[in-house]
Amino acid sequence: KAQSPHIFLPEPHDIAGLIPARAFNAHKGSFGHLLVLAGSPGKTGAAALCANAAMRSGAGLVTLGVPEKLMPVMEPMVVEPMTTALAQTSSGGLDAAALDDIITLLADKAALALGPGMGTDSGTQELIKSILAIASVPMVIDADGLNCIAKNPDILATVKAPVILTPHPGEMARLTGKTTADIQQNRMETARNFAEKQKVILVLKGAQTLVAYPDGAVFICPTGNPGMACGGMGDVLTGMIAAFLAQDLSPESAALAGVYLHGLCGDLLAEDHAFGFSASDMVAGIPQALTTLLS
Ligand code: NPW
Ligand code: AMP
Ligand code: MG
Repeated sequence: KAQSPHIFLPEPHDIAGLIPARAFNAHKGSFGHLLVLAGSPGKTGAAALCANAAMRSGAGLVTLGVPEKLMPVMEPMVVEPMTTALAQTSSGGLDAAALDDIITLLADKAALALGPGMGTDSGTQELIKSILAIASVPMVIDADGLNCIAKNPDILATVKAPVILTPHPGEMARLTGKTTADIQQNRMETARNFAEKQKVILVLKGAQTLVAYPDGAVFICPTGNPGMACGGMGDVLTGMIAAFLAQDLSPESAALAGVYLHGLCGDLLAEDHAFGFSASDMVAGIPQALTTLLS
């Protein structure tokens, strides 16, 4: 529903129409293989939430690439996603030395999720810079992926693949050199200007998340609630959007469907518990939210 030129309020049937019906004889190869690069010491939960949310959102296969010494910790946290050990920095984040392995991993992947809990070591910054310059798969970049870009803002100009950025207002402040308060006072203008200038899809999170496109269109998400104001919720959203990319939705549709469904999932949980539900509860609730949306 158009509110004014270029501003839209999506209705449930708009979003349901973005998610393709599954063929009777579909198999896991039909729904894409997603690569998730995430996690560092103390932030393994972000990586697990992202990878698990992607599986629950219908990705056919998920591989989670993590710093090598975290493998014994990560493997029990993710059952369905596969894991792969990658070179790490001295403080335990993913390192630029992992690039060749990541290029090999990307060869058969449909999409990439980059950033949850990754840390911002200089080796990690270098790695992200190289991945953005080389990768050709559509990707969603969140959290420390965004914080690394904020430290090297020219990186975005080198990107060849379609990119969805998912900053919360604090990350958006770092990306733009403004304060969080500035961002919150001018959410619409900030999101639209950034998407237009950088030619990316920009998801500005928070109450009434905005999805802004390079052509100036902005969608206001009507789903979501303050029960979702707790750690890990954004990591779940990253996995959801990435799963839709892997399932071959266009980047425009994947961003919108992911944001809407994430908020709907939170709203269904809030029917029983106003708050106190967790990001892990969100992951478990994704199939119910999909069923509600599609029925
Ligand atoms: P302020 O204080 O108002 O200026 P950070 P993070 C702002 C990982 N995680 N409305 C607010 O700023 C992530 O993936 C790992 C307004 C707030 O203080 C990242 O890699 C977890 N302001 C890393 O940790 C679970 C808002 O931003 C500041 C806002 C750091 O991510 C947790 C916080 O942002 C986490 O997901 C809003 N709606 N939202 C795990 N279990 O492994 C945010 N702000 O400093 O970027 O910290 O978001 O926790
Ligand atoms: P992050 O800060 O990266 O963990 O992301 C938090 C997620 O929860 C984002 O998708 C936000 O839009 C969502 N969220 C947090 N607080 C609210 C709120 N008050 N209303 C709606 N959604 C929220
Ligand atoms: Mg986050």
